[in-house]
Amino acid sequence: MLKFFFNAAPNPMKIALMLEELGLSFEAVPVDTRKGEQFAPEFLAINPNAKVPALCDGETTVFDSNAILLYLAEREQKFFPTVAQAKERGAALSWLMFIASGIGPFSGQSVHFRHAAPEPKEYALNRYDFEAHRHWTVLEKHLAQNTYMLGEHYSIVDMALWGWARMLPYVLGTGDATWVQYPHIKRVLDLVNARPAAQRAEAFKA
Ligand SMILES: N[C@@H](CCC(=O)N[C@@H](CS)C(=O)NCC(=O)O)C(=O)O
Repeated sequence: MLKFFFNAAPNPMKIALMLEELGLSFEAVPVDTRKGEQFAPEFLAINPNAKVPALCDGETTVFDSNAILLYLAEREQKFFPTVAQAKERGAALSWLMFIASGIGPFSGQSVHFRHAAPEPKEYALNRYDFEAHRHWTVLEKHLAQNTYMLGEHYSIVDMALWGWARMLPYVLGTGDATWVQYPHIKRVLDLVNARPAAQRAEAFKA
């Protein structure tokens, strides 16, 4: 039985969506990061970086959300191009890592400096906001030309995007105007939200 360590934040939600898409049964283990449960020795043995999500699959443990998405996609042979599909796989790996290394960290720091950091924070907020917008604009331009991140095929790259896109008005502090600036992100968000698995993932979070 898979064990899924989670809270309700964007990175674990990507995995909740993937597990629902695959229809896999799993044991859900909530980790209350506000109480510091991520620093418990038992959890550090699973993820030495003390973050959720993490996944145990028998003897195998995987941490970092996009690594878990890829692990599950390869385990189930779904939602990701195969090694034989080299061109598609190259694009898929690039966008998956772009979301892991750019969208996630810059969006996360924007949230921190906008909503939590003490003053003075103007320089840091501007810096992370600028980079967050720059990364989201790269995706927006790509999605202006493509139905999904990998063209016509829904994949784990869209699931990785969905985790953060759901929160974009809050991340950027731009409210409803967010979707005027990022209409194609919104279009894909709506496409994913319409999937029963996304609705089950949101219900799971609740
Ligand atoms: N690169 C990691 C980041 C994970 C991460 O930042 N998780 C947050 C929730 S979205 C967390 O565990 N925060 C608790 C903490 O920082 O102590 C991933 O993609 O899984």
